[in-house]
Amino acid sequence: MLRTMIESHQSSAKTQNMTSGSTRAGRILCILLPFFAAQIIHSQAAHAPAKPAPIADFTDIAKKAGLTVANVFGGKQSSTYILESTGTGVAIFDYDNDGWPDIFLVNGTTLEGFPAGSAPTNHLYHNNHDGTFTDVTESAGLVATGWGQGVCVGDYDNDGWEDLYVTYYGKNRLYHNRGGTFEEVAEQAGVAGDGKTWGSGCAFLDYDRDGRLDLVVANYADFDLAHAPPPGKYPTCLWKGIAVFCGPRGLPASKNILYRNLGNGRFQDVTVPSRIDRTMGHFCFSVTPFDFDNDGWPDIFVACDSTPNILYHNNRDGSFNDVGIFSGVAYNLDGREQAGMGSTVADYDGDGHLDLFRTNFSDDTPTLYHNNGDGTFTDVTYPAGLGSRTQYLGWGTMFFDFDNDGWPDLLIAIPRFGHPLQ
Ligand SMILES: [Ca+2]
Ligand SMILES: [Ca+2]
Ligand SMILES: [Ca+2]
Ligand SMILES: [Ca+2]
Repeated sequence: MLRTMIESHQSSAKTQNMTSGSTRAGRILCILLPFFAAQIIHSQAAHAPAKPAPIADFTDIAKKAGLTVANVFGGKQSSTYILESTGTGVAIFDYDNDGWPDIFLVNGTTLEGFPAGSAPTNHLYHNNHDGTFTDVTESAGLVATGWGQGVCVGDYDNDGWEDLYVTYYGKNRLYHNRGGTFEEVAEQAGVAGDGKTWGSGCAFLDYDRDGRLDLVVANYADFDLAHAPPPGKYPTCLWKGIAVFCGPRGLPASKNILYRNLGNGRFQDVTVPSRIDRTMGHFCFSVTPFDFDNDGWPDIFVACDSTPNILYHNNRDGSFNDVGIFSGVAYNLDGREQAGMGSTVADYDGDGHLDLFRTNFSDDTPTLYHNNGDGTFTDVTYPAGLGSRTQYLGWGTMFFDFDNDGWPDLLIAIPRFGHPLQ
């Protein structure tokens, strides 16, 4: 993949040189135009105008690379309940320490379920170093079914092997990497949750700087499938006048969770003493730790759906305060809450302060928050040129420099959503 990007960049650089050369040639032709006008017109007629060089040239090679498993998540054509609407995450990491990134895909299920032994599972793909991958889910010990959601990677026991945490509608799972195979240890580690929460985003971070990775888990909503209202039952279950699944508005909000790593393979739930639960009521999705005020202590941004976003400022004493509203990232420029989904950070303008980008629902823009360097952010979505595409629902997102020019670009994943009108 990296090689492809480099080749693309080299190709792009060549094209730029050619364009530059053509421009010089154009100037010379202008000077000579009175003498050679007839020849030029003849040449234009004979050759169609050259297409502009592509900014990037990406090709979908998933099938060729062996990444063919179907992602299952609720109904194919429509969603009866909001549970079917979120989809699943992916982690790209080197599980076997061979220096080549591998791929872990979270998978879901359906309301109807599957016969025993045939339910979809998560998948781990080993990188074969030749552009292809091999499904090693079973031998790696990662066969698991259920309403999988997010995934995060971190070496929580500092043994040099990256471990996996997977969130679920239901109990979450912690996979300890034992040198290329995994053991599920969420219960004994104390991070499985109570099984009633709807885990969404998660992240490993060392919030207390003791050298051990701690774990923050976002929860979406307090949702009980057994008592969920049918589509259209309440005014909050209408979208553009059409009956759709209910939520998240109208559902009880859920609290996020912070686990402190105790260093003996166990974690302590410090949600209450850390004040992670001192928020106003949110439907949370992606978790992005970053040190927004450059004080050396990691803070945590959480993108929230249909509610203000959260920015947990690290107080350096084990506690956090939600400064989302004060800092300017809770709402957009109009002071309006958006339907936050994915989030990513980078110093896109190179001023030494990490900036924040978030995707939202359709009929809305994504949002770019510029870090002002004084603890506040400014919504610069429109001046940055990011406000024109409002027809798409934005989901996963990442800053990455696809053309290797040193400036972070933005990628947004657009889902095929289960609303009747989409
Ligand atoms: Ca590898
Ligand atoms: Ca480990
Ligand atoms: Ca720690
Ligand atoms: Ca900080």
